[in-house]
Amino acid sequence: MRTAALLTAALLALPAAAEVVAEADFNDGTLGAFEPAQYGEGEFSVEVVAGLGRDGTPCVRVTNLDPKAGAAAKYGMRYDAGRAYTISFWARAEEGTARVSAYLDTGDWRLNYPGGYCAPVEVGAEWQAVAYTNIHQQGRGYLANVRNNSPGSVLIDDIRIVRSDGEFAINRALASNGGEPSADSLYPQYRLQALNDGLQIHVGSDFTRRATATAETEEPHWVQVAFPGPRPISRMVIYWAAEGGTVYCSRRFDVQVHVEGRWTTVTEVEEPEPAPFSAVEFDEVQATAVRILQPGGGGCAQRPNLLWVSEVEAY
Ligand SMILES: [Ca+2]
Ligand SMILES: [Ca+2]
Repeated sequence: MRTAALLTAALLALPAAAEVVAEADFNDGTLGAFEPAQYGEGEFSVEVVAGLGRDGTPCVRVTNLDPKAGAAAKYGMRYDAGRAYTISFWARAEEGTARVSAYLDTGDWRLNYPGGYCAPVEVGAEWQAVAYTNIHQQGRGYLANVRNNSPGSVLIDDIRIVRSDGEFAINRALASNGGEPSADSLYPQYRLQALNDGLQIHVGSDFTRRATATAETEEPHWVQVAFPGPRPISRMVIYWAAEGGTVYCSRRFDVQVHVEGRWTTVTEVEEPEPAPFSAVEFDEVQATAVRILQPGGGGCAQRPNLLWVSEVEAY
């Protein structure tokens, strides 16, 4: 069976039976339901600016005048316990590159976003879509924000906070849920732990913690995560390694599930353009493990003999 991978844009689309909690395009020249906030210390500014947004519309400029400031566009909200949320927005740096992230002030981050915030994403001069999915909480919550994690200014446009109608999905591959990572081989210094530590991109730490890489050789390569027992799986998200704004997305790979003692390929994926992550959906199976199998030379254009993955999620 061959199915197309869902790219970033597909995940940004509003899922069925979901409710938009808040959205802002800033086109009326105001912050709308959002307000300025900062989560560090020192001077900052959050202001709507004309003409610099998407399609020449207004957008919001989030500036850390003091490098220790953590300026943000904040939205006051109440959560429905157990629901999954998505925060998406577009961002670009005004100079060089910048790091942006979203944050939900939640009571429990055990499953997907340890540390209380979504891992920052690096953006450059071009508008880039950023989406954090399956954010959830199990307690009280007071606010959500989109913040600038770097010195200087970032432009933000088209923020959207969406609540799904269903329960949050459990990432069965996550180490804290019992996932055991393995691979056919390891590139020197890389570690398996990065495969399922819950961090899609780990800005600021050393490269061996940001992703797992296999040996750079011509034969097929694979990475896999085994579960403590059979788990219902119907969706996987593979986050690719990224360095300095370049995404190292494999061009060809198979998604496999281990069911009743044997491996089955549920989908063969081709990614014609590098994507920050690849998401695939398939009929639910009771799997004891999932695997990404890359045929010989199927890696990214720059390193075709390497399989280089930042995180594997299985739902
Ligand atoms: Ca706008
Ligand atoms: Ca990781």
